[in-house]
Amino acid sequence: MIDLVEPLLAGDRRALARLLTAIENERPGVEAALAALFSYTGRTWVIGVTGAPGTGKSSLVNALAKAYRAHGETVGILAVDPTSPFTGGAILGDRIRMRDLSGDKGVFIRSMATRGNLGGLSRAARDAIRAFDAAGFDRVLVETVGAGQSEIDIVRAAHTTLVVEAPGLGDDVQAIKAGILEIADVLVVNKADRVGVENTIRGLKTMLELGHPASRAQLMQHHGQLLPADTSSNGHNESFWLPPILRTVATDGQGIDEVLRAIDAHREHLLRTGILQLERGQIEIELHERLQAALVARFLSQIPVDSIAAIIDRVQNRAVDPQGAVNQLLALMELPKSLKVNE
Ligand SMILES: Nc1nc2c(ncn2[C@@H]2O[C@H](COP(=O)(O)OP(=O)(O)OP(=O)(O)O)[C@@H](O)[C@H]2O)c(=O)[nH]1
Ligand SMILES: [Mg+2]
Repeated sequence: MIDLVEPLLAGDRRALARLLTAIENERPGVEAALAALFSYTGRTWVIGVTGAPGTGKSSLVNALAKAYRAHGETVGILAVDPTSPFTGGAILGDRIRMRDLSGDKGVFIRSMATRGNLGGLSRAARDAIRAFDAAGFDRVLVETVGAGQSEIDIVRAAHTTLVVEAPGLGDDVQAIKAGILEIADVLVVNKADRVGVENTIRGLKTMLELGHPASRAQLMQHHGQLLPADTSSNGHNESFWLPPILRTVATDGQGIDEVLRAIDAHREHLLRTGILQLERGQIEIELHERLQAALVARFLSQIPVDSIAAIIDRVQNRAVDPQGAVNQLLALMELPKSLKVNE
C-alpha cells in the first residue's frame, strides 16, 4: 500500500483507485498509506450533497462537476450509500447519470456502500475524501442518500453541505427532516421545472425560520432582543450563516451557477469566521469515533469468544442485566497502569 503514496501524489489515477478500494475493504497497510498522505491533505474544499432518495442529488453533483470543470477545477466525486450493503442498482444509475463526465481526467468518480457497520462507512468515507484531497482535487463532492443519522455523520466531514429537496415527494415539509435542515449550508430545491416548487420553497422557509439556529438568532436580533449567550460569545453576528434557498433544474443546468456562487460565499464566510473551529470540531468527532471503534476492537480481541457467549447466556437467563454484564466483561480486561500520549 505504501508504494501507492508517491504515484498518488503525482496524480496517478490508478494508484488512487487502488487506495480507495483498499480503504473500502479495510485492507492491511491502508493505515500506513493514509498516515503518509495526511500531511498533503487539508487543501480541497469538501461539498456534501444530501437529501431524500430521488431528489436529484446525483444529477446535481453531475451538473456541479461539469460547471467546476468548465472553470478549470478538478473534481473528485464520492457517492456513499449508507442504505445498501451492495454496490448495486443505485450506483449503476449514478454511473449512467454521470457518464458525460467519463473520459475527463479532471474528474474521478467513486462509489462506496455499507460494509459491516455504519461507523466503518463514515470512517472509510473520511479516508476516501483524504485520498482525493492528497491526490490534488480542487473540490470533492460527497453524495449521500438521506437515511437518518448515518448521512449526517458522513456530511459532517464536509465544509459546505447542500441539502437537496424536490417538489412532489409527498408532504413537502415532512420530506425534509429537521436534523438534516440543521446541517444545511445551502438548500437546493431541485426539479424546479415541476409543479409544486413554490410550496416546497414556502415549506422550507417556514422550517428555516422556525428551526435554524442562525435564523433564530437573526430573528431575535431583528426584533431587537438579546442574542442567545452562545451567539454573543462569538462577538459578531456575521458569524451566522443563514442558508440560502436556491432552485435548480439539475438535468439541464438551470440554477447551477447560483449554487456555485452560494458554495463560494459559504466558503468565504467560513474562512472569515470559523474554519479552524469547524475543523477542530470535526477532528474531535472523528477522534472520538475512531477511539471508540479501536477500543471495542481491542477489547474484543482480548476477551475469549467463550466468555462473551457465556455472558449472553447469563443475560438471557436473567441472571444478570445487560449493564451488569458489560461491567463483568470490563472487569475481565486488564487495564494498563497509566495511559500516556506519545509526543
Ligand atoms: N424534471 C426533473 N427531473 C430531474 C431533475 N433532476 C433530476 N431529475 C430526475 O430525477 C431522477 C432522480 O435523479 P437522481 O439524480 O438519480 O436523484 P438522486 O437523489 O441521486 O437519487 P438517489 O441517489 O437514488 O437517492 C432521475 O430520473 C433524474 O433524471 C430536475 O431538475 N428536473
Ligand atoms: Mg444518487
